Amino acid sequence: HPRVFSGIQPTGDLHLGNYLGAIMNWVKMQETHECIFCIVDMHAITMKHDPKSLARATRELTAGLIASGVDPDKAILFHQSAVPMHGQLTWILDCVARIGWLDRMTQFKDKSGADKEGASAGLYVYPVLMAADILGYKATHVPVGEDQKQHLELARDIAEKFNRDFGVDLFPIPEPFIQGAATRVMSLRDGTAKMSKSDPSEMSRINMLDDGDTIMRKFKKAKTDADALPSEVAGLAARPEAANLVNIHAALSGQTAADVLREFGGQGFGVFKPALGELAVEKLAPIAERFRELKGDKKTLDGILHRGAQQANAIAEPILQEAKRAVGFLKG
Ligand code: AQP
Repeated sequence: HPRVFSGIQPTGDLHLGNYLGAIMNWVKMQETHECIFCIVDMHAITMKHDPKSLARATRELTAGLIASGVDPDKAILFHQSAVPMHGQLTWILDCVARIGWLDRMTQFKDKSGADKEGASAGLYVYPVLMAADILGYKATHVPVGEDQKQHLELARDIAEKFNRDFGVDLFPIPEPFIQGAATRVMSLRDGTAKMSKSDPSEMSRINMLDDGDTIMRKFKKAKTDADALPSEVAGLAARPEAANLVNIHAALSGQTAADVLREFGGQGFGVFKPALGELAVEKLAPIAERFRELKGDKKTLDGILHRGAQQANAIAEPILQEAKRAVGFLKG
C-alpha cells in the first residue's frame, strides 16, 4: 500500500528551496497519504558538526516543519537516530550496494571537495543510509527536490538487488515524487547553482525566517538580465535567473509558470521583483511567526519527536526483522 517517506537534515536554517522543493509537498501529501517525515540527524554528522548545535538544530527544524504546516497528528514526524532500524539496515544494505555505484554519486564529489581522502566514510555511504531510511519503512513514494534524484535511483537499485540476491519480494521499488513549479530552486546570485544552506552568500537564498524587509531586499537585488519578461515559457529557456524567479512565483502562488507570464509578460523586473517579494512575504511571514512561538517550547517539541519515534519504530522493527531473516541472521 502507498506509503510516503521523506527526510530533511538538521543543518543550517530552512530556506525557500527546502520549502518549495520538499516541505510544501509534504504538507499536501499528509492529507492523502500515510506519511513518515524524518529529521535525518544521522546524515547531519557525515560532515564536521558541533554536537550542541545539532541538538538545537533538530528541535528548531521540528518547530520549522510544524510551522510550515506539517501536522504530527496526520504524519509521523521524528528524528532518525531515535529509531535503531536506520543504522542496522544500513549495514546490511552496505553489503548489497556496490562501490562502483557509490563512486558515481555526484553529491559526494561536491560535498567532499578537493580532499576526497579526508572525507568521512559516512559521507561516502550517505546514500546507503538514505536507502535504508526509505526501504526500512517499505516506502513507495519519496517526495524530494531534483537534487536527490540520483540518490533515489541508487535506493531503487539496492532494493532490486536485495530482492534478487535473497530471492524475496521484501522491498517495494520506491518512486521519486518530484512535483511542483519549483523542484529546483536556484541561487538568487547565480541561476545555474542550486539555492543551498551552504552557500556562503546570504543574498543567494531566502531563509524561512527572514523578515519582510530582508525578503524584499534579497529579491530586489537578485541577479537578472535587463530584458522584460517574455509572454511565453519558451522565452525563459536561455534565461536561468528569470526562469528561477518566475518558477518561485508560480510555486508560491500555486500557479504554473505560464500563468505567471500571462500576468507579467512584457513587464520589467522593476515591476516583477517587488511583486514577487510581496508574495513571498505574504506566504512566509505567518510561518516565521508560528516558528518563533514554537521554537522555545522544548518540552512540546521533544514530546512530538518521542511519540513520532515510537510510531516509526513500530513500522520499521518488523521490516528490519524480515531483512535480517532474508540474509540468514538467526533470531537474537
Ligand atoms: N534548491 C533546492 N530546490 C529544491 N529542493 C531543494 N532541496 C534542497 N535544496 C533545494 C530539497 O530539500 C529537502 C531537504 O534537503 P536536505 O536536508 O538534504 O538539504 P540539503 O539538500 O542538504 O540542503 P542544501 O541547502 O542543499 O544543503 P547543502 O548546502 O548542504 O547541500 C530535499 O528533498 C531536497 O531535495
